[in-house]
Amino acid sequence: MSASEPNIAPVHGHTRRAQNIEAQLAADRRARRLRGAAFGLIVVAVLGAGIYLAGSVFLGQRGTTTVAAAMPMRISMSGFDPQVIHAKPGETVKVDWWNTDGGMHLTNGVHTLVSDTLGIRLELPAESRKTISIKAPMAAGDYDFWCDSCCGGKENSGMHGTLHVEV
Ligand SMILES: [Cu+2]
Repeated sequence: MSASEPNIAPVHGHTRRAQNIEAQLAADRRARRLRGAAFGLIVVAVLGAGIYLAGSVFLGQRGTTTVAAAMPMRISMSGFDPQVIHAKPGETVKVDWWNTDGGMHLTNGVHTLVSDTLGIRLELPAESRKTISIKAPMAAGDYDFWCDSCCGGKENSGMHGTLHVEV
């Protein structure tokens, strides 16, 4: 006992230090895992937001749409974009029509798509989108349409669009 006693304390002390170090390392690992998980969540959130925003920009500016077979067309104070819609004679063209302007800028809160020849008068509320149908006449030609609810309406050449009907 007397011979081994001096050795016990250091061994015991060493063991406890080792246990403390082990516990400290385990705590560090847990903390790292938590930080890793939190970082992972942030990365996922940021990536998700980025993809969402990129998707919005892509959907908006590039005009790709989830509405099947509908051609995207934007209406704003700058007019119709694109300005020309193509159709075959008699074809019913679906247009994914969207309005990027706020209501306070718009007469009655809407942009319109009007044509006496085509027999249409459609309204699109501020900051909204909907799919509309335009029936092309049987005769080939360029059919004028316009927005009559803003910027001088029909008198403003910038607020016109064309339905181009061609066989
Ligand atoms: Cu308008």
